[in-house]
Parts: sequence; C-alpha cells; structure tokens
Amino acid sequence: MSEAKKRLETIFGHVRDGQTPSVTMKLASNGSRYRYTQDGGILSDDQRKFYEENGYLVVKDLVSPSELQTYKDRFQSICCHDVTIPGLTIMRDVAIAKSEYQPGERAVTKIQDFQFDDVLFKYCTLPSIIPYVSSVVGDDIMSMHTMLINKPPDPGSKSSRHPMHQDLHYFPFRPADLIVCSWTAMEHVHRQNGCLVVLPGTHRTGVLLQHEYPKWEGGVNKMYHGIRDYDPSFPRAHLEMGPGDTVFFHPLLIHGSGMNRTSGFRKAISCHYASSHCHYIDVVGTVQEQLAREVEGVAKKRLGENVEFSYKDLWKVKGRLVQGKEGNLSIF
Ligand SMILES: O=C(O)CCC(=O)C(=O)O
Repeated sequence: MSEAKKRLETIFGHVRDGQTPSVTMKLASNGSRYRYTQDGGILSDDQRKFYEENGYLVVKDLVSPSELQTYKDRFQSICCHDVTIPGLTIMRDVAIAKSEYQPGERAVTKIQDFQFDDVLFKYCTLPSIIPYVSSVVGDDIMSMHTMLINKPPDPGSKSSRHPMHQDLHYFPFRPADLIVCSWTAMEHVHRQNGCLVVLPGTHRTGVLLQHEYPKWEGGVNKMYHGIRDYDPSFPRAHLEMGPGDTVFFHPLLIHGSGMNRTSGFRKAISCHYASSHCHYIDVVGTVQEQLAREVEGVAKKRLGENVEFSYKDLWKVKGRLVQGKEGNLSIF
C-alpha cells in the first residue's frame, strides 16, 4: 500500500472503529494550535476547529438571491452566445454533446475562467465571502480558478457525476494550506440533484494522490479526473445546501458530486483563492505531470501549435488580484 493510502487508512480506521476522526493536529510552524486557519479572522473558535479537523466549512446565506440571479442571467447570455468573454472555456457533457446538437445550457456542464468578466468576477470579490477566505489564506488574495458549474439532468449515462478528487491535482502552486475554494449553491442542492460529497479530514493526510480518468461505462467528462483505486467505503458527508449557502474547503480535501437524477439543472459558482505569497512549482516528475500535459495539449489546439508556453504560464493568465499585494502568481 502506498504511503498516501496508508495515511488515509489511518484517518478512516478511527472512524470505522466508532471513534471521531483523529484530531492529532500538528502545530503550525508559528507554534499556534491552528494550522489551517489564521488568527484574528471572522471565524469563531468552533468554525476554526471544524475547518481544521474536517477541511471544509459550510456557511449559510452568504450570497443574496438577487446576486445569484445576476450570475444565472449572465450564464444564460454566455450559453446563448449573446456575450463572449475572452479566455472563457465552455465545457460540455460527454454523453449529451455527442448525442445531438443541444442549444443553450442543455449540454453545458460548466464554464470556467471567467476572471475577465466583471459580472461573474464580482462573485470572487463579494464582501460576504472575502473575510472567510482571508481567515484561511491571509490578506493578500488572488483568485486562481473560477467556475460556474451547471450539472444538467443526467442523460442516463451517469456522466453527470464528478469523480472523487483533490483540487490540488490541478494546481501548480503551493503551499496547499494557503489555497481555499469557495463553492456557493445557486439553488437548493441535495442528494437527488448531485450535491457535493466530501471525505471529512482527508486534507490532513497532506498527500496529493494519483489521479486518472475513471473507467465509467457511460463516459467521463473532459478533465474530470478521479483518485486512482478510490475506496468507496471511506466515510463521506453529503453537503445539502440552500441557495446562497457557501462551503469553503481545502485543496487536498477529497470530494466529488453525484448524478443529477432530477429534470432541473444544478448550479453552483466557485472560486479557488490563493495567497499571493504562494509560489509556482515544477510539476515535471510528479503525480501532476500527466494532467499538465493534457491541459497543455488542449491549450495548444486553442492557441496554435507554434505558440510557446508552460503549464505555469497558463495559470499566470488565470490569476487575478482580489485584495492586497500582488505576488508571483499572475502576469498582470
Ligand atoms: O460542483 C460539482 O459538482 C463539483 C465540482 C468540482 O468538484 C470541481 O469542478 O472540481
């Protein structure tokens, strides 16, 4: 068994034995008993403890219905090609897109990289969200990855599922503890329409596991990598959330989402933030190299075979300062 798997087993062994997940929190390098959250922020002591132990925290009603409606309207305009946003990627469901031409949002699973769209980017700067982000990453904040996820009704292929993964798999910057995702439900999300599923405490392994495309019969959406040899018996939590509720989670937290068994779309908007004091790493020779090659291949098709760039360069274009001092993560 690999070192990473052993650490997962150690965490989940306790849970299977009926104990609470082990709370052997390492001291942060500054001697604080908290490692994953910052002193002096908006989080209550209970919220800090919850995030430290579990790697996520749900906060209710952080985004207003009118704000959510603005994002929904913008998403519709993008899907209907009424507006074009530079750098934006529109991703489609592998099974729906193949079967027949579907207009509008029907086959769209997500749009990503909306950092140059001031309507959607407003989400990343919301005064209700940022204090939670700075409680994890500090006051100098970059947005690094933006998505509006639109889980369509499953066409019967089960391809609307998102395999269990760690977001750090995609990120060529560190340290992981200075990265956090905010994910806001844009409507009631529940087990039937494919809410987020998390494995509490898995951020504490400190290990990025090997990912690959799962071997699903109905096909897997592009870039939906999942953890290799994932053990479905690990204890999981289903995050049922109301519109505007927001979950903040660590990039090593193992998570995914279920199939959408309803006839409606399940929408969420998210931003991954990093401290601008994070630095890029070289992913060559690591578990991230294969993914980086795949992403570079897609970018070559878009930008042209003769354009020279690295995986880091692609991320530098995605980064945008949200608050505080600029660091090394963006070219702007
Ligand atoms: O919203 C979802 O269904 C899951 C999204 C997710 O985990 C991701 O895109 O990395």
